[in-house]
Amino acid sequence: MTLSTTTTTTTTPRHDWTTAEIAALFELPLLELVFQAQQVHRERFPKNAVQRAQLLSIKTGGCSEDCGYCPQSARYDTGLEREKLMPVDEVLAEAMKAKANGASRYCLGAAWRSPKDRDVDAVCEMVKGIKGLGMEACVTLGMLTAEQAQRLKAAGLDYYNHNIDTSPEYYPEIITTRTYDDRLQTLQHVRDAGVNVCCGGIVGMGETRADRVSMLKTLATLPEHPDSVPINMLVKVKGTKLALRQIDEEKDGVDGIELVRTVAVARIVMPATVVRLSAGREQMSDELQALCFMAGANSVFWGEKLLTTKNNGASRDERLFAKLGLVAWEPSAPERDAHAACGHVQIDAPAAAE
Ligand code: SAM
Ligand code: DTB
Ligand code: SF4
Repeated sequence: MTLSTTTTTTTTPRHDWTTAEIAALFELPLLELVFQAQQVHRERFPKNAVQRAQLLSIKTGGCSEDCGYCPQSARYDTGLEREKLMPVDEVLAEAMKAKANGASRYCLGAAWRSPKDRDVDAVCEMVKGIKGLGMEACVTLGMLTAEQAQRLKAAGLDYYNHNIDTSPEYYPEIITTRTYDDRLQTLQHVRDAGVNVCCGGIVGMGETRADRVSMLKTLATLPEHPDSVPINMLVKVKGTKLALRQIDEEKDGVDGIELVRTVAVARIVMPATVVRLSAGREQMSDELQALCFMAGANSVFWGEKLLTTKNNGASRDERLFAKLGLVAWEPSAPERDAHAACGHVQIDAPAAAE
């Protein structure tokens, strides 16, 4: 990766976004919105470069929570087999494969409301092993105590994923077994422990545009913006509450264009944050994904599987990256810290794909 010190005007992250301002961004003509988002994107991030993170479900199914979208909730019959926590050596064997397949970040997901202390011990060993392989480590384990967050930090954890999923107003329609404030409290524990925060949401759950505005406002007015924001498109899994519910496609349906708008607004209101185009890519056309990258998405999940559902797979994604001229990006490299610190360094991605 080459760094040239072209000085550009850099948008300073703001934490005082109003609902009206964010709603007005959503209202912009699409091409204007995407153009503005791409301009903001290029101030801080390498162009044409997208991070590849790979997921592994280390503890699948049987979760006590009632998240309406989730195939792993024990409340819904989705045909998913429950599995115990995977042994550390098996997790590390999978991480090695992911690294060989080009992933730079390894993310472990567990179907827990909150982990027990002995679960955290095991995950700490996994984190140490992933770091030993030279990859970034991210985990998502549900709600954490302050002490659990500190132990994960001590093990070398880079990121903790904990999504707010939607607006505070719509949250009770989707999840009743915990509150929005529970979610925000874990995010605070993670921040206080010095672990980077990965926090985003899902579109297409029957929420209104006002809810999408409110979700992004919640994220963009946090004392510190999340370091990465996953934008998931709902994967409708048979048996879940949301797959059973008839979403009024005319009124509340989310098409690809609304997804692009959501990505673009996230990019503009959180200019230094990595925006990950997350679940749902398998159902998206190459053209829609290209528009999302144009709108500022610069990270994806790589590989055949998300946690329990299908992902694009390396072969489709290799073709997509080649077709769009995208290269793999490793944001943990020292140049990210450099550009984040000084705020006005123009970063160019390598000219040729790896
Ligand atoms: N149990 C932990 C928790 O809830 O934080 C970690 C795992 S949970 C599966 C991680 C995230 O995956 C959820 O917060 C949600 O945003 C996303 N997710 C789960 N099922 C999904 C689906 N069907 N479509 C899109 N995103 C989904
Ligand atoms: C996130 O925001 N999306 C990922 C990751 N964080 C953990 C999970 C997507 C899960 C999609 C449904 C499944 O595969 O079970
Ligand atoms: Fe459990 Fe997480 Fe799924 Fe909710 S999203 S049911 S907490 S695994």
